[in-house]
Amino acid sequence: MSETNSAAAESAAPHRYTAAMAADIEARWQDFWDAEGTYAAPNPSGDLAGDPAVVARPKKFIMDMFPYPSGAGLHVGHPLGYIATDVFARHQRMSGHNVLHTLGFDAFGLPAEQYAVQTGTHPRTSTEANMENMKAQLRRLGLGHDKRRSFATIDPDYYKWTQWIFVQIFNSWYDSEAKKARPITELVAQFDSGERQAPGTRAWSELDAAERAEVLGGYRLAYASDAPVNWCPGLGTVLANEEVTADGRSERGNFPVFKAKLRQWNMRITAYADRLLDDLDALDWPEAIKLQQRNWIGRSEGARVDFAVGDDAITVFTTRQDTLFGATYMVLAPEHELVDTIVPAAWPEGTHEVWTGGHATPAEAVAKYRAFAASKSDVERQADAKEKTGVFTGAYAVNPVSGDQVPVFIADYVLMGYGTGAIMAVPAHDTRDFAFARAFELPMRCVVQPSDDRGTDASAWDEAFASYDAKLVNSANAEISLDGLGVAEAKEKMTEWLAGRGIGEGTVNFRLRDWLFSRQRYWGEPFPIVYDEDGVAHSLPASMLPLELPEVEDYSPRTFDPDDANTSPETPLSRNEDWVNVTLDLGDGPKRYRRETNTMPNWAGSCWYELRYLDPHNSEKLVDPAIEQYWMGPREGQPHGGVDLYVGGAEHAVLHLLYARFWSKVLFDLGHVSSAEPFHKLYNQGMIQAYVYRDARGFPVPAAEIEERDGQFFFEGEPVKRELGKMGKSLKNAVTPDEICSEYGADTLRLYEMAMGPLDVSRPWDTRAVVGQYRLLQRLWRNIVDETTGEVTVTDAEPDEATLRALHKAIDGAGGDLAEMRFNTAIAKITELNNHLTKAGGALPRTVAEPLVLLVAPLAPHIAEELWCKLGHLDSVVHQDFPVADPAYVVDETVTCVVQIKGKVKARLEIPPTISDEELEKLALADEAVLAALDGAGIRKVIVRAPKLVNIVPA
Ligand code: ANZ
Repeated sequence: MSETNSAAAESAAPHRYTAAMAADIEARWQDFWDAEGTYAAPNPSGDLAGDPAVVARPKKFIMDMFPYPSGAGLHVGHPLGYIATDVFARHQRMSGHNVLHTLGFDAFGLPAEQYAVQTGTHPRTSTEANMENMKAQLRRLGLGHDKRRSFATIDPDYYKWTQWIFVQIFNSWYDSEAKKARPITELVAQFDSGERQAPGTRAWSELDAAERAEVLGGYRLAYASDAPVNWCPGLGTVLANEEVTADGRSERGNFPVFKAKLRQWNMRITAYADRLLDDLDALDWPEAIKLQQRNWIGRSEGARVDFAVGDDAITVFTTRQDTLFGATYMVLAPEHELVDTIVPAAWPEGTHEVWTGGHATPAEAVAKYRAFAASKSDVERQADAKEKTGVFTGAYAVNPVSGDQVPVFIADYVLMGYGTGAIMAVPAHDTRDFAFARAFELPMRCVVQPSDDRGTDASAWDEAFASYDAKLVNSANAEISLDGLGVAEAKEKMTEWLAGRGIGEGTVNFRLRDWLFSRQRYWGEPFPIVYDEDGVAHSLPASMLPLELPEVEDYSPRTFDPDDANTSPETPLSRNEDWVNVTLDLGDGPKRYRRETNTMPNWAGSCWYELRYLDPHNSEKLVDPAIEQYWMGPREGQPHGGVDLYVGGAEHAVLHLLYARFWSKVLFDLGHVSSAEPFHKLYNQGMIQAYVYRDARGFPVPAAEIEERDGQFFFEGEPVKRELGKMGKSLKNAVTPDEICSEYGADTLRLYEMAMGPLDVSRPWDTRAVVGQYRLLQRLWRNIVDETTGEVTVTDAEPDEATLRALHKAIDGAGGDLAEMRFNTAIAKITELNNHLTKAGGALPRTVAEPLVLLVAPLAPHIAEELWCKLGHLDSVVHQDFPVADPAYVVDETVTCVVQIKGKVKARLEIPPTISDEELEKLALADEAVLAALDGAGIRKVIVRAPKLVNIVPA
């Protein structure tokens, strides 16, 4: 339609549903919802207590992974999950639930801090501006959030409780017998009474305060320790492994990164490894995510085995203790503390030249190799395909079962942070050991009979035989024989034997590490920790929280000569001396203290935010127990409790979810909450992808300015290449929700995003296709409203049978789909109904128009409110009951078909009227009465007149 034509059409139809009308309708209803508090979810008690009748309904707590308010604002990909949870929440609300749905902001973060470093703008200023912008963008989408419950993690009222939780974690320890966290005071009582011995040689009563603090630090769930970290002097900060490139430089800035030991806060998440693993089973999460969590936790059952080296012993961790007879050498991580002890002054007589790396003494070889290994990241060190490097320490150990002297190497493929940092190498049966043994000409010994025909001379093999499904050989001494046993039995027998001799034991090892919790940054939660003059850490009492971030002049960490490894971080907070040095009364009179000047990592604020939504204004307690129990407590099918639905991207499969689960469990153990899991059901939405157009040099060009001619794409006349990628500013293909709202309205955008495909599948954005959903809404409007007069056209007439069938099928189908989050098929069914009504023509009966509006309401709430209001209702559509299908109209109609044999009626079949001749013939010939009447006789001819008659002529 040309512009003049459409203008003419609009003046002829002033009440047509257009973008302008949508804008008007949407703004009006959004104001109405805000003014009325339409989406307020009542609590059973507290300041948000509300209508007991609503509270008596079943509850649904629905959550999105909350956004970081980035300066770039939202593009159409961001709200996919928010729209989905909104549609679901609306349907649940209309199906009799008390629904809690809101959205906060995860607002501490590096971008605001970097912007502050560059411009001197306080991160709070830029973050709040970004938040305002994002709130306006989100409001336009008509999301039904209980805004009374929204907050940002940077609000001191919120982070007061983040700090408070830190204090709880700091003041507790994990009792591995009770398998739960307990207050540290109970541990102190055990030491005091002598019920428990303090580790080490001295008695608890003999220790001074600093020594006791050191002992307790070994138990606390939050503890400071000298942790090996990636220190980057050029950036002045410690980096996460993910921020370090494969060649040991900072991803940002490309500066050298050094392994350094720094006093850092850690969370003892490893204490919870078993429970974090076990409790996954009862969660309703995608299997792929559970698997990623299991792999991250990485539980391995195996054994520790001691190998004697002179008077010392090297303890290894192995998962294959059955192969102990095949251990022909050992490897220590280069950083292993025993290395210095075992290195002899000179190479032993006859040391193989390849083992020495060409160095004159073992000490020199070890020092050189250590320097080489320190420059590598763990990921790089572990790469399987990589050439194996290492060097002989000059020491030999004794294999405890074969009695052989085995050489001890250091090599970077053994990591200090895993197991014991030492391995027994079984080259015949481990791929990496095999490669190393080949490179260093080390002996191999086959102890597991290969299932192929390669024989048992391992030195002639091309690769290790690493199967579990075979029998042991060559594995006997005077005391123990494993020969002929399967791997599992052999492991068990070997473990028993080792334990009996006191040189080993069965053990479980986890890949999971404690969580490094300190950051040398400004824009994060300050630790509620001060140090006394002896350097002992004390937590602040609740009355001193929140501990607010101080003002500082400069937000950047101090940077150093990039190559100077002998430097250590200086944090932005440490520069505010007045804030750092304080006199406090922590119960034993005023004393001088120094504050901790690191801040918490970004993850902290998102570790417990679900709880704050429940009781957002509570200043006395983390959360009122009755309120927590109501929304989160365990119930049938949800043994650990938790949020009923949590929707977000699969990129948060591990860290965020694991950390949040860990905090939940600590709070549960300490009795602050009744739910031991934060999120019962997890759902990962797919990504909205977008086309990226690249010019001849490979640079992205603005997607909005591409011309398409005969399937070719051009930018400013030049051909460009199209590919599918992420949406975003950097790829010049971002489409904002605001643009689409202006062009069509939020209801159209919502429908389009939900109709694009199944929610968990990624899909390409196509602005040109949005108009399809706009047309649907126009037809819906036209079915109820006269476009010329603006009057409702519905009648009180009874609908015809076909319309009733179409309506109830749509109610049944779309209702089921909405409940199961199949939004695309729900829309398809509503579209089908609307098309039926359009085709049927004429005024709609009210008994059809009203349920139609209710069906649409979760998906396109603004137009639904407007139509509901026009239909004469004074109350919001939001709290109406979702229509219920009449089963009589849902099941297909049937007709009776008569089956005759030689002209006599033998059976009657109830069949759908649309059945094909072939289908009907099959049914008739399979009917029992027909088979009985035929009594085995063959068939000469079947005459079918679907759907009424089948006539069979027997042979
Ligand atoms: C002997 C052996 C024989 C092994 C064999 C494997 C196969 P998962 O399953 O991941 O726990 N290992 C132990 N500590 C290590 C470290 N710090 N760095 C590198 N590798 C280490 O792996 C456990 C196995 O990985 C252990 O079992 C050990 O090698 C190796 F046919 O011991 B095994």
